[in-house]
Amino acid sequence: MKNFSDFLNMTVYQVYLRSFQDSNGDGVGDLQGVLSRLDHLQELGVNAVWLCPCYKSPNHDNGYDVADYLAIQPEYGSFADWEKLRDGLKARNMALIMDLVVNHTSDEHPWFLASRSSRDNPYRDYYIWAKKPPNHWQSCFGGSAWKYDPQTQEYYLHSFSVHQPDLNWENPRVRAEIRAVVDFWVERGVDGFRCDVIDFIAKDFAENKMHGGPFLRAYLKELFHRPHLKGLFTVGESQANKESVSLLCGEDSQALTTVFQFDHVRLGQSKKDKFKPVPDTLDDFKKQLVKWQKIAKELQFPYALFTDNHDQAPLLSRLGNDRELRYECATMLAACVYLLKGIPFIFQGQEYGFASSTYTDIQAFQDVESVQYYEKYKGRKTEQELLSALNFGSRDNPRRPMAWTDSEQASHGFSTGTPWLGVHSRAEEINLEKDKAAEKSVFAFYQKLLAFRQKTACVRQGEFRDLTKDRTGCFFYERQGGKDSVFVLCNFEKEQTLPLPQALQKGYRLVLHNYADAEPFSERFRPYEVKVYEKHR
Ligand code: ISL
Ligand code: CA
Repeated sequence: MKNFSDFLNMTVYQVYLRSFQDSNGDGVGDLQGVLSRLDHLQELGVNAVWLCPCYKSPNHDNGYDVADYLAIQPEYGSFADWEKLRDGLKARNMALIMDLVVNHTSDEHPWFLASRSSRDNPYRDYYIWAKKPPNHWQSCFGGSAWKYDPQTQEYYLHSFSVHQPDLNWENPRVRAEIRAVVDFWVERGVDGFRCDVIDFIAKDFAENKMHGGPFLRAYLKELFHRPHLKGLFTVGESQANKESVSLLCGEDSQALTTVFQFDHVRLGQSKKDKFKPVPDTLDDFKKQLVKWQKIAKELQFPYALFTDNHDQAPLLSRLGNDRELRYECATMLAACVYLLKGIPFIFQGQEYGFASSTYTDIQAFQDVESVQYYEKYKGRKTEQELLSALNFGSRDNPRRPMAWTDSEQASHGFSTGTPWLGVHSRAEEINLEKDKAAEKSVFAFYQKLLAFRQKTACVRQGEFRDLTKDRTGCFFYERQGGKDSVFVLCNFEKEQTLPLPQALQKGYRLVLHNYADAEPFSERFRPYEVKVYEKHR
């Protein structure tokens, strides 16, 4: 994988290691577990894996608090296990993308232990210390971002939990350390990095901004723009808008290959309180998709196509229908998003229509963000209100263990022991085995979709054209490259009659649909019906 157009041939599967597959019965997903499931990924049709953090960590934020960047967390396996997984991926021609979490470390990282030990320790400036908090920055998980440390009687900055002190990127020694981390993994065969909260590494104290400071691009170029890293894939998690992304991606900047931006992912949840639903629609979603197709074209970078990850409740449950029309909605959303121009990222479970779960006991939730939310509102909201808030917005939602099998045994195939996080409340109804056996199989649809993408050059490389005009309740678009063209016609929840694009009648055939009795040229669209057409050759 080397440049823009090569990257557009990638299809990435995100593995949330802890919840993917346990191999030794301790209830925690692990590297051997992933290795044992590579056939599944191949069958699905992806060619790259993003592995969530597998580094040594005290797990206050499930591995996003790293205590040693060069060591594997023992509960996930050994270094040899990691090498086996790498080799297993290579043998299948799949790229390996590691998570790079370098805005902060764990408070148990040796750098931080040294840094906090005294004000004149050589590691002091690896982190951000202040005599008094210089601003009112809030941690992303709630509460002040400054924590008083009695040992040296100063405050340190933590943009996330108190166990995740922010590294001081203004210090050239810190930047050199991180370059060494990147090199260590690249030497061992890693093909790319997903860069956690990357815009936070550059603070802007003068403008009072916690992220997106003026040195962001310089830091990233210094890190990734080195001759031996040519062809490395990098996707940065970023609060990007058009202006900020132009500094990071595209022909002019080339600091990162691409970014995960969140304009479309935040829909359905209140901006002020992510645990509160708001009535956004799929039309709002479409608007964001179209906007970013244009931005990516203008700036010339391969856009990251995703709806779900380990931090968000499934989009299917937030903006779609995860009950009686779950199959129709999950497949329509997949075709709608993954046939756009860009790099598909599929989060584990999406391929069998994984949805949000519902619990009646607060004990069912573990995530640091949810726990802090609960603590904060305990006296102020009723237990019932808090439960429904967590059921809706908790990051535990996407992190429920994969349900591989249709039998409750071994926690639906995830683990012979007790899973670290309770199985999905709907695992009996929604699991891979059952889905595969069903006439309406989300997995079978994903397979067809990804195979179609893989063999159709204009879907990977061609241009995007929005055909929806000002109609609502649907998204029609065309992908076009050379003489080839593909039409993607998505209807949202309401049944309606929609005029077909004129060109369709002449020489196109239906190649993908989610209603068994789909009529190729009918203008009647049923709930969440999707039809994809390809030009005859
Ligand atoms: O999950 C969120 C809030 O609900 C997001 O704002 C999230 O904190 C943000 O996207 C950053 O996420 C990344 O960094 C965090 C880690 O907890 C997340 O799992 C990771 O994806 C801190 O490292
Ligand atoms: Ca295990």
